[in-house]
Amino acid sequence: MAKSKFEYVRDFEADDTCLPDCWIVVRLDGRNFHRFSEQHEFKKPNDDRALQLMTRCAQTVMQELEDIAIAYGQSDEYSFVFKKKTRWFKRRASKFMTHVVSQFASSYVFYWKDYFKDQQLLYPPGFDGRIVLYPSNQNLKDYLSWRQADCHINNLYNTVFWMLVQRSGLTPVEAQDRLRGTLAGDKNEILFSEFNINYNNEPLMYRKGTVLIWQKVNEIITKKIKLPKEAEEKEVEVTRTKTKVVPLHCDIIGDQFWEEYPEILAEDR
Ligand code: DGT
Ligand code: MG
Ligand code: MG
Ligand code: MG
Ligand code: MG
Repeated sequence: MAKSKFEYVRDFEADDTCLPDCWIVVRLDGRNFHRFSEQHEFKKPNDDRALQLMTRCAQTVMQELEDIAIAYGQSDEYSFVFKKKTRWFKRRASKFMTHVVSQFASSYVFYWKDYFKDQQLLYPPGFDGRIVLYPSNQNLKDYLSWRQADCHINNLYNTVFWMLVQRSGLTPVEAQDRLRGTLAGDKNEILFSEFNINYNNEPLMYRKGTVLIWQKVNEIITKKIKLPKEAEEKEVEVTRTKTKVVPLHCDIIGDQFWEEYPEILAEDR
């Protein structure tokens, strides 16, 4: 087909191909979820419905898009790690980022009622996205460790903060003053001595966030089959192996996780 005289405008498109052999990480984060969580009466500091909805959306992203090896989420954010060898959309950064964020955002609205039941969605939420390339496995592990450490620091702070406000009746400003300059050990001590809470017994989902990985799971399904010599169809149970996105709430900072699931970082993927 002959080209129109307008074709030259294509040359204005910037090349945003991701470097070869690098892990491609897309992180998204809820826009102004400080307000969104207030308006939708999220439980403080952790709302199971909100966290589980985030994970449902992230599972959808992994299932719908290509080549995501692992995802990690906490609070109003999720990170998606594409395999270093992926050829999806010729490794164009804008394609990765926009597909991840739009699929996530539409899923958030689509699945909202499954988690929030009678709590109406009051306005359309938005998410920002960014893309970062990590050249080595160590860089990638350190990135994920950074996000999980952030989860821990924020959750410990928020857990004590809301105890001081909700149980001890401090104002938010008083609670903030009380916690200024305290170390992790001090916060653990306040929780234990004043509220009889052992932080280590708080739910893993709050303390560790959520890791999503692909796992083979056996499913038993019933199939209708027709045997040649019998007139009627018969129902039989068959076991099928499927690869599913599975949520874990475990430590990913230490080596144990990576030793247990070596296929995540395997070179040929
Ligand atoms: P941004 O990301 O710059 O547009 O602004 P925000 O407000 O989203 O700030 P960000 O992402 O640093 O902090 C996340 C906010 O979301 C924070 O205000 C707490 C809120 N949030 C996230 N998960 C929960 C939850 O489970 N319960 C409650 N109450 N709030 C949550
Ligand atoms: Mg932010
Ligand atoms: Mg946010
Ligand atoms: Mg955030
Ligand atoms: Mg198109």
